[in-house]
Amino acid sequence: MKQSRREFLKISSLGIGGVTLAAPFFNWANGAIVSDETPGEDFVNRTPTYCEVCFWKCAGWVYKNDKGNIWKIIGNDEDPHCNGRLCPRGTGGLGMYYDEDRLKTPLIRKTIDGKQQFVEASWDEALDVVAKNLNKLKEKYGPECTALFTHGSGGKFFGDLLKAFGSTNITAPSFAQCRGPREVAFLATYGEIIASPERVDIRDTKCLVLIGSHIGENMHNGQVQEMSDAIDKGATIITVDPRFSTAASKSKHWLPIKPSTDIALLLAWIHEVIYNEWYDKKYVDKYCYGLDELKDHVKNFTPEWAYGITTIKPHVIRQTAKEMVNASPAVIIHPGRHVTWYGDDTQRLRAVAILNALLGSWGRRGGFYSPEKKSLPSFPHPEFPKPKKTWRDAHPGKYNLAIEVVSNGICDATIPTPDNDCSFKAWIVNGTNLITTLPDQKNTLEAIQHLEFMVVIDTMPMEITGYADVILPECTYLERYDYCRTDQNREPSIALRMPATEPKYNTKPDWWIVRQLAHKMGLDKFFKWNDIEEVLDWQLKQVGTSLEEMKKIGIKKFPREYDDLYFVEDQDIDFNTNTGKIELYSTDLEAEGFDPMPVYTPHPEPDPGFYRLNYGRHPAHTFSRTANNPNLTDLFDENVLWVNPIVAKEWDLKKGQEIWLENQDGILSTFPIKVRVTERIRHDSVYMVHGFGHDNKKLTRSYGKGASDTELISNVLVDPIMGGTGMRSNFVTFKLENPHKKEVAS
Ligand SMILES: Nc1nc2c(c(=O)[nH]1)N[C@H]1C(S)=C(S)[C@@H](COP(=O)(O)OP(=O)(O)OC[C@H]3O[C@@H](n4cnc5c(=O)[nH]c(N)nc54)[C@H](O)[C@@H]3O)O[C@H]1N2
Ligand SMILES: Nc1nc2c(c(=O)[nH]1)N[C@H]1C(S)=C(S)[C@@H](COP(=O)(O)OP(=O)(O)OC[C@H]3O[C@@H](n4cnc5c(=O)[nH]c(N)nc54)[C@H](O)[C@@H]3O)O[C@H]1N2
Ligand code: SF4
Ligand SMILES: [Mo]
Repeated sequence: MKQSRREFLKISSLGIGGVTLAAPFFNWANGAIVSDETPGEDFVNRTPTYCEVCFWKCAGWVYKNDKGNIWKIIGNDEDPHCNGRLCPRGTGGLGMYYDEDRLKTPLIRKTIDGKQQFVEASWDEALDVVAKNLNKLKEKYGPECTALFTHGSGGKFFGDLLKAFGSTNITAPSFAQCRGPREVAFLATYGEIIASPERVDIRDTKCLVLIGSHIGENMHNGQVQEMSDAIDKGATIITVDPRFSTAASKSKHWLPIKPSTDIALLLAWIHEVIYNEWYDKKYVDKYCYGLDELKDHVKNFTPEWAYGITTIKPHVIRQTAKEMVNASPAVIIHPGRHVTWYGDDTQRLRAVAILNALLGSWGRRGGFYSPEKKSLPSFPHPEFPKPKKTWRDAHPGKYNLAIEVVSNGICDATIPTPDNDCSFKAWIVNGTNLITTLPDQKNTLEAIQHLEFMVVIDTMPMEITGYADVILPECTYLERYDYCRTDQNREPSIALRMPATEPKYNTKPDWWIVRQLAHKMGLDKFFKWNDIEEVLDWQLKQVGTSLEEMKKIGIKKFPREYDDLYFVEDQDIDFNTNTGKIELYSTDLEAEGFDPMPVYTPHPEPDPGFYRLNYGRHPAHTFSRTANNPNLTDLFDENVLWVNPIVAKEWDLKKGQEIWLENQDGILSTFPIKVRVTERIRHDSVYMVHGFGHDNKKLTRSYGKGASDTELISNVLVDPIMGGTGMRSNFVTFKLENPHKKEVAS
């Protein structure tokens, strides 16, 4: 490979060593990970935390044994996000702390004897390099040419730093690669977003419709618990998924839809509900805008029409529509979460929002409740400078309805083009493995090559770190304070995360890193505190508690400010939309030149010999971040390729056989993947769990285990409404022999 300016470095740094502690041995038993060590009679202490393995942020207690070692994490009974129970990933969060492959000390990219390598550095040295480079680029191009990519709690500190620096280009993949279309669609319809945890009242629902939302594999805790309770109470589950998911196996109706045709099914359901006059008339008359237009729009979208597109039989479409109506208003057509599929995702989610409105489920028990949160005020600081430009200037007239910064928009705007005078020069990447997170890796890597500086803050030697100029090792969530969790729920609550132990190796928390950087960058006036405890205590005292109290209880619930979990009968409501109503016909979309009501458009299908690449979650893993976790690899350590028996027969594929994949653009999987022959996937698709196929050898447990879906996702369908990246229009074929062998020989 040609040596580029930013050669990928495998962190086989000079003299990297440090103390290597072996992880304790764990078993999987009775649904919990248990250590072979028994705790002493008296625990040294238990300290509160909230989980960082995913964004449900369950609150828990970290116990140490009498030797002072972290022993186990259990859920906090008071927490409405988890009700005292953590999922397997949360219990296995210990592995993040014990993983001996962790980043251990700051590293700086240097060229020594003509060869690029990472060299160990002190914090002072590494932070000097970061501060000097960022300030130099600010001088040369303006502060707005620095962007922050972040996912996870510590990003808030870096966000403050960037704002103080003069840039608001702060982005998370959880918008444009995840839930963005859903938020924009619900905002256009109801004037409110869904947010996290989702405001779905699964606890009391009578009918839950999951459209590609694979709860059960998607382990977002409270939701899984409520769904399981709802099933016990006899709720009807309807799952629309081309794959026989865990949720499908618990469903009364499984609709194995042809991939990419969901809008047609939704329009047919809307047709049935309107033309049979099954909709909630009182609710629609009082609250909705545009029924006549919608009625006219869906006139021809009969179940027979949808059958030809979706392969779902007309009587099944009718029967399932009736099931929803019978449960109405205690029915949820779930808005999903990772909804960036085919580029028309905002419109699909609009159809979901509209169907819910017709059934009167928004604001009703068993449908969607109105969440509340307890906000904490920011620690006092002078006003942040106002940036002269933002990422939007690089995309004139586009994505006006995006309510957050579009990550791929920043990535694209980093590659200079003649008509863009706002290209990005520096990235701060905190807690997001962009190489596996953003689709179209070639584009991501090209953008990185154009950067003048990149600093990566991570806990593990993930792929993104190999491209950094400076790597800053953050300690894990078990070793640090963060801002408190204040996310919404039925009842507002605040949860504290505090260190259970000192940071291992030479690692530091984000708050400390940011505070040091602020000093070195001349931004002290925005950070008038020296220690995070000072900030947290001040914030907590503003809402009538304190750090001292929170250390003891971990989570504090507050009474709701308004008694409005659900709408009251005949309540007058002014929705936050242009018309003040729930917009079946969207005036916002119309004003932006988009279809005001959802339209079905056909999507390309695989050529003969190719299969649609479908991907999803494994219950014991989170994206790429846990693939190396010593506890979770015990449960599942490599992804496999789900192949329908008909396809397996055609190709003569056997269970466990290793094959390579090639996509429609000729991109080959780096590693082979084992075949799983199963009826649970349609014959036009194959399926794999996202987050495997790591190619950094420093990840000793996960290197080369399974294949990466991301490297095969080169065709990206960008949603014109909000910039999200549709990733499910990629097709793969099989290579039975190692296609990389030839390259080695030549
Ligand atoms: N191909 C494909 N792409 C996808 C998806 C998919 O299913 N398939 N899913 C999309 C979705 S829904 C989402 S939300 C995004 C998720 O995208 P990401 O959040 O980027 O996902 P991860 O791959 O888990 O990367 C997280 C990174 O954070 C690091 N990390 C973990 N804990 C800490 C910490 O405490 N501090 C710091 N500083 N770093 C930490 C991990 O080591 C890892 O490098 O990906 C999106 N991209
Ligand atoms: N264990 C675990 N749980 C997680 C996460 C994790 O990493 N690990 N991540 C969390 C995050 S950030 C997110 S965003 C969510 C993601 O999880 P979800 O939002 O629940 O699901 P998706 O990833 O969108 O969809 C995956 C499902 O969609 C199906 N599917 C594929 N194509 C189509 C289609 O054309 N139509 C229909 N109807 N279905 C289709 C797939 O077969 C699969 O079952 O999970 C969350 N929960
Ligand atoms: S759902 Fe699991 S991984 Fe996510 S925050 Fe809760 S315990 Fe942690
Ligand atoms: Mo996500």
